[in-house]
Amino acid sequence: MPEKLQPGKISGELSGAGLRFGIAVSRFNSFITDRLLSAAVDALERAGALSKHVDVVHVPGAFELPLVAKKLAATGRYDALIAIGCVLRGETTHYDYVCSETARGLQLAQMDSGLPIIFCVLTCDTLEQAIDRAGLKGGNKGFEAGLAAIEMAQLSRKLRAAKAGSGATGKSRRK
Ligand code: INI
Repeated sequence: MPEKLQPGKISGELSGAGLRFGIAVSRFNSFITDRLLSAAVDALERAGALSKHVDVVHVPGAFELPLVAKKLAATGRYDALIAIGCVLRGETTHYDYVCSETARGLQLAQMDSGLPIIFCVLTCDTLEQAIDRAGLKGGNKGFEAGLAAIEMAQLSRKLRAAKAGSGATGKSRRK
């Protein structure tokens, strides 16, 4: 009988202890973004992150999030970043440009820097949809973003350790 395959698992624990986080948050639609921010901070706090290890930077609108995320990543100070914004569809195509460039810019910053950047930008047709996702029917996307930041920070640490040769699964390929 062939041995049952037991793949090594690499996962990020939900412990924020000792981790540093940067949060960039847009002032545009602050009625929503303030609530997303509070929930993100709550998630980090519950997972054991310390106030002195969490920095919050405000930007005018979602479009400004990528540049600030890139600059925060370049400091080398953080284990993960969270970008918080809320874009609401208006009567013109402005919404489409802000959404696509914000998403593209944040992904670029993440891939260029190698630092996890959590996308917590609501892109909604109506204010009601945004309210639902900032603490009402749809839960709070800020809390989810906080948890995702912790998981990705822990996972990144493990993968760095694996790259350095110490192994991330406890199984070493080197004898
Ligand atoms: N910025 C937002 O974060 N949300 C919006 O809904 C929004 N709308 O609809 O215009 C918005 N625009 C501002 C934009 O992000 C920039 O701050 C601005 O264009 C200056 O660069």
